[in-house]
Amino acid sequence: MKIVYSEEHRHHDPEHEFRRSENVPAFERAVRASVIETTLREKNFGTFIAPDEGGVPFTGVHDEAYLRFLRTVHARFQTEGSGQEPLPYCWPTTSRPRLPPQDLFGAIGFFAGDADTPIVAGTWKAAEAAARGASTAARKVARGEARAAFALTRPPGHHASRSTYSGYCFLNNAALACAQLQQEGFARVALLDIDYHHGNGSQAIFEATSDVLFVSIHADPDHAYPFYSGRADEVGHGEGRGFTVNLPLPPGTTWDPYRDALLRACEAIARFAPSALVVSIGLDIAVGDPLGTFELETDAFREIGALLRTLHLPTVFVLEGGYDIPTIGLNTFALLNSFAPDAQDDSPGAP
Ligand code: SP5
Ligand code: ZN
Repeated sequence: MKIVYSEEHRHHDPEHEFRRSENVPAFERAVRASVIETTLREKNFGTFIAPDEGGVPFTGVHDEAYLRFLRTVHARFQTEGSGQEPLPYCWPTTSRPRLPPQDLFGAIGFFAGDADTPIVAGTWKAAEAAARGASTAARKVARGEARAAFALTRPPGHHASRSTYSGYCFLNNAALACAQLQQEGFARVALLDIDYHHGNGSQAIFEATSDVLFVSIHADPDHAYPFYSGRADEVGHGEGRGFTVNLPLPPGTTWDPYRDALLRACEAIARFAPSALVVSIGLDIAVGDPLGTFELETDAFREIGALLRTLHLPTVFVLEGGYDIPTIGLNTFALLNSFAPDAQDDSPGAP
């Protein structure tokens, strides 16, 4: 298995986030990726590679005005704002115009989905590197250089829509991996999202298309962020109707009911018969995660990997959430290693 990793994620390492009206230590920190990197290297798992120069298939995934905003917002904030970190204070509710207002705070609220996703000076650099990492992982798999690849990237991506950032996400790395696979000739791609939080950005990007099946297992939005999407009756729109599958689970979910949901997810994917699979992996489904309530132990991650292996698909794994520093490395290893026990074998036929 190829593991795409670059140190550039360190450009985004916010110290605080503004949560529920309080400044608290940030959860989405650089140490997350480094602890996973260290664990996989210690286990001698996979082959580490750097992102390649192949670019990012932004067209069709993110809007141009949004990308321009992300590139410039922090610098603008130093002159037009307070000089601290950009935070939204108002949002479009009754209407969302096609383009953002010129005013900086108007633009921040236009593009922001929440107020606890800090932007620092290096955020764009890191987010762009993560997008390149996910695109690279997709290219490696599409070109038969590996049967599976893991984009060990951050900041995460699945809450980012075409033109909104939230939930620590700026660019939707998993959606970009899907777009890259499609560009390489994999017409039908399944995107499975197992992060604790519903992948509202990924759903929004693909809800009107029948080429990408989006399947998500997550905490019931009645009780968990992102609150406003992820209910079972959200099944897609227009030609995408039937190509969005939401499997919400109650707070405190343990392995048995989780496995039932995962089996249903795998059935939906098998029925769709895609030519490739992208998996948004969130380690925040683990017991003890500070942002999650599920009770999955390391054994469960092993079983998840083994179940996904039975789909027999070229697979791109993309890192999303997971905030319990002592366990995220081991759980990532447990999942990936049971998916691809002989991870050193990068030949196309091997997992
Ligand atoms: C990628 C990802 O996992 N993003 C998660 C963003 C979550 N943001 C909202 C956090 C609200 C947490 N409330 C639970 C507090 C438990 N102490
Ligand atoms: Zn999450």
